[in-house]
Amino acid sequence: MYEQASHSLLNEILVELKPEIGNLRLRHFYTRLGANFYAIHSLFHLLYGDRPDFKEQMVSLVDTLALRYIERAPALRKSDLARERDYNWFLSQKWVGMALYCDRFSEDLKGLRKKLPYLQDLGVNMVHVMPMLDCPPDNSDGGYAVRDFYRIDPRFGTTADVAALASTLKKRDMLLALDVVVNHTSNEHEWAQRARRGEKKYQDYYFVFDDRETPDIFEETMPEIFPATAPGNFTWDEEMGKWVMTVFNNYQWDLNYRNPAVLIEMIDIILFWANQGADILRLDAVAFLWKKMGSVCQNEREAHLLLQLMKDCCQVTAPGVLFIAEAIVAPGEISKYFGEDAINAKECEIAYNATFMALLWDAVATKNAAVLGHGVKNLPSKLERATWLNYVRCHDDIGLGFDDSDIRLAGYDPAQHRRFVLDYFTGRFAGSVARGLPFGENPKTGDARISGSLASLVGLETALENQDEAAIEAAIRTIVLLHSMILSFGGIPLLYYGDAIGTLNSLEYLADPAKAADNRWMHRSHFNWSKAEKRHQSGTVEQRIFSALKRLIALRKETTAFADFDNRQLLAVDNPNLLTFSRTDPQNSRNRVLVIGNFNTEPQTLPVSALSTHGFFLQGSMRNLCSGEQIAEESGAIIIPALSFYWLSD
Ligand code: OTU
Repeated sequence: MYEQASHSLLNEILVELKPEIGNLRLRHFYTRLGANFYAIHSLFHLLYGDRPDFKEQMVSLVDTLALRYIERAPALRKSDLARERDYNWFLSQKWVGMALYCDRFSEDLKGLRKKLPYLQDLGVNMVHVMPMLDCPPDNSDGGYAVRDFYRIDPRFGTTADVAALASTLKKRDMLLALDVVVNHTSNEHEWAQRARRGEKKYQDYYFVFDDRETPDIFEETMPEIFPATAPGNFTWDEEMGKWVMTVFNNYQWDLNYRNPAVLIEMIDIILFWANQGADILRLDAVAFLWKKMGSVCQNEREAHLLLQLMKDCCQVTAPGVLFIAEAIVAPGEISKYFGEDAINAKECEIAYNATFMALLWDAVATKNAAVLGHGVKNLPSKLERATWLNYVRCHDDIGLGFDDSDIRLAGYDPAQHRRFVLDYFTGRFAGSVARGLPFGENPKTGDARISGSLASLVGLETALENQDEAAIEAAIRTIVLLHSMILSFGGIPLLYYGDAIGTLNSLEYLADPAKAADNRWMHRSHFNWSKAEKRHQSGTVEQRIFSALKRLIALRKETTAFADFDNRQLLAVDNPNLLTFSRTDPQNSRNRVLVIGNFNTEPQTLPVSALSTHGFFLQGSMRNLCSGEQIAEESGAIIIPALSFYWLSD
């Protein structure tokens, strides 16, 4: 957009830029800056317009964008241009992701390159390598308490190794996703150290208070994120003699985005990692970016403005790079992280579908799809050019983040139902085969979340101990069923590294005092490569899971109806055990897939009348994509086997 006031400011800034910037070939940079400048200026003005140093800060922001552009390698610039042409590239069904810890999956970054054939064997072509930046070893929060945003932990390798990994992946047509921890730093970060030593400049990077007065006001409305291990949202820092805001662990200091210098630093960090070859950046804990007294300090309007700014700036320097919003918040809030408008107010292209994840776990506990069905139906629609990251498990706990209203629609009492699901997964419910542990129990509210590996949560551990073949089969079916959902729902499926070989809970973390209090480590174990080898041995648990997932992944990639163009329709069927939806190829509407998941332990009947009104089963049978067999109706109904699913096409 051309608007006089912002354009004249742009002209002034271009004159004031560092002299070396003026002489370089910046054709594409200037085109993009011109296109985005009005938005950048308006947003920056909304947030920081009343500061006397506003213009100086704008110059510093544009300097940052230009310097990072100059540094951007030719191959990455080329890929930016290609993605500008093919801007829907990431909505394709061909992408299948996996999240893994570099050191726990392989040894280090070099080792990871050697392990890529395992991922390719499964069909994974997007790798989210969990954070690898320098953290204090004993207070790392699994990589989310960063001490130096520009330095890879030497145990993993160097920045050059990341760039080498990125280019190896590119050659294999694979994508690299990396974290940027935007909300906080470690208390050992240089900024925090200098704040502690009394430097006002760096105290202004955080929320620092002399006494409890302001913290107490904040505490009235702020929930606790880690109530069991890090209660409260403020920590007394002895050296500084002040209180500092620490929403997560007491060693993670929240950054203060009311200070534009913080935003500019973070944009520089984002662009630095974009320049190392990351295709996708996972922005951690984005819901928390703006703190306001009297609010819960999550999902604030300004947090969205900050993300829009980050996106607009990234589009100027590295437009091919996508953002993932990690916002584990209420269903109605998550989709706001895509932005309000695909062009004028874009935020992140991808968002964790935490709602769908939690709903799937509800279906596992209840053995029906009642809450799941209502929850999916009421998922807010998303923007164009935005897609979900669909997952079953990740490195974090499972929070039951679906809406009470969907629980009520399913006929349950919300409080009792949540209690049941928690009890079910944490082994407090008689007869449950799940082996999870409660995480973040809050005695004040009665809330808790759930830790545990996928396989242990669905009963594989119990079944193996009891050598109960039927129960082993049920657990394997559940694992495959859950994956069939994330692979067909619409969005990028993100597998978790041990899940394709049925990795159980591990208690190795208990021996490490730095980890023992955080039971999320029970599902972050070292990948067992000899166990993985068993995937080649017919009849083993590993082979049964791995080969099923591998096949589903391959089928997903072939099935154009699985690309994500808001082409899913939920079908109302009269059986609460089933989740039924159709997916339609946006290019060819005759190309459709009918997805039916049965979460019950008994086979379920589905009358075809409910399907034929939508044009399915008109010929009396449909083809099961997974087996190639025809599924025929019998006496007006089809049968879906226990804990099983169909992907059906004409
Ligand atoms: C994220 O977590 C990370 O995934 C966690 O591993 C980190 O501990 C945390 O940030 C702090 O960096 O912020 O927006 O319920 O789901 O803390 C959601 C726990 C987050 C996590 C939540 C999440």
